[in-house]
Amino acid sequence: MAFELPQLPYAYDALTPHIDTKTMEIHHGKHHGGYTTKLNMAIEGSEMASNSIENILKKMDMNNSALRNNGGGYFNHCLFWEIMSPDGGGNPLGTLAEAIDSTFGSFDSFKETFSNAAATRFGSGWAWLCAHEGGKLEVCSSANQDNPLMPGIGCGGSPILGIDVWEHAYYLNYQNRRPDYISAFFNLVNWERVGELFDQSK
Ligand code: MN3
Repeated sequence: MAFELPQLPYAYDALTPHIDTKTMEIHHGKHHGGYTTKLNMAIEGSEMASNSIENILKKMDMNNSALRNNGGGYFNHCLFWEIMSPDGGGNPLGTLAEAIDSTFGSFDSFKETFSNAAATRFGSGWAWLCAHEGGKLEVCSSANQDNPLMPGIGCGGSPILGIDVWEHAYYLNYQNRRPDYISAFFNLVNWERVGELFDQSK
């Protein structure tokens, strides 16, 4: 069974002005499309081919760079599209809001921690909000297309929110102003979906 590039749950121009149309077209069609094709090439004929993407990441041989980069790239972007929405922004709700307050002190303090992790990730990578079993939350970042589900990344739990800080995610609109892109991202976060992922992770 081959993995498929998921359709975006909104139009390419739906996230403007925070993320521009051209960036979305290239990011989804070319970058995520490329990871999908190369992931399928990397698993073809192997026992990995019958696994879920989550299991592929959890069982990752970190020396297998084709599988690591493209399996991570496939999963990370699937999550990324899903946790944004043209109707996003605002504040987290329900049990997730309570967990954010109890872990970070306040939503503003969480935003600062998460934004700092995203801004200080050197080179290409991602910043994450992860939920551990029992509901404890953690912010971390990872390089390239690595993911907290992979072994030995230095943070764990299930990623429920992630921001792509590769230059391909923001350079056309923001050039070197990564902090502006990170701040705009919070206008797009689909907290309802992130809350569902949090509840499923417990
Ligand atoms: Mn990307």
